Amino acid sequence: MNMTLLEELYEAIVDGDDDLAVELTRKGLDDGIQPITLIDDAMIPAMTEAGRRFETEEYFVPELLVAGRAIKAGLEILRPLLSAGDLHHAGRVVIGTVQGDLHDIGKNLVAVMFEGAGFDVIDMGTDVSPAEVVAAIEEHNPDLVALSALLTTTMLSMQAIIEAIDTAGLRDDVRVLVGGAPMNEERAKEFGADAYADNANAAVRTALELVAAA
Ligand code: B12
Repeated sequence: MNMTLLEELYEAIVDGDDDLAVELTRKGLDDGIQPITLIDDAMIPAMTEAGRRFETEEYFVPELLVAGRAIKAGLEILRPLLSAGDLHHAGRVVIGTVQGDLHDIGKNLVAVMFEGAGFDVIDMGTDVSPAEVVAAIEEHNPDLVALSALLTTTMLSMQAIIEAIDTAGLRDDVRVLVGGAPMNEERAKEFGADAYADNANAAVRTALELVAAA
């Protein structure tokens, strides 16, 4: 069968072959494929498929982790290109996965897309406590705080973080954007966030709107 490069890259990530994912990402760029096309048409669908297989128990944690490692390896190749494209400064964002939560594939994707849109990104990592977020705002003075949660239990940490920002007297200084599988518009509002976005593209669009409106 004659597969296109995007299909091959998709397969490499689903199979968790990080060396091949890197090779195909480089080859795709050499062939003139846009970084965003590699992300939208191969990487995200591949991770979605790996997630689906996990849910249907075709995949277990090790397969999922190697798929995550493969997408990360490919994204690392694209990161400097996405950032180099836009020299304008869209604003500064601190981003992290909330306390108790170790899922970072979606958060990393959103962070890379922010960089691509010209944001200055400070990544706090995973399992971020309210105190760490408050400290990051004090240190970096961002326009935007972006929070990710993938568990119905940990999404409550979002609310705790937003309350801590408020208690520290910083709530009027930053816009708060939230996302992750268990989140939706309604919960975002209930937790006191300014906005919700359900994917990395929408995250960038919404972030730009929030910063422009501020
Ligand atoms: C990969 C994965 C893991 C990996 C994580 C590896 C890593 N480094 O991230 C591992 C194996 C470690 C893992 C562990 C666990 N997991 Co898990 N995991 C997943 C899985 C299959 C895929 C998540 C993923 O990466 N998706 C791909 C990315 C690209 O999508 P995404 O994260 O949704 O992000 C997109 C959007 O949500 C949005 N977004 C994300 N963040 C943000 C932030 C902002 C600001 C914005 C605007 C948007 C945004 O944009 C992203 C790109 O479009 C999901 C199931 C699923 N299909 O979602 C379960 C899932 C999230 N896990 C689940 C569970 C239960 C667990 C464990 C508790 C399992 C266990 N019993 O040990 C542990 C918890 C560990 C912990 N404390 O965090 C459940 C959660 C159930 C629930 N509703 O609470 C799920 C839904 C699976 C299931 N159906 O049971 N998991």
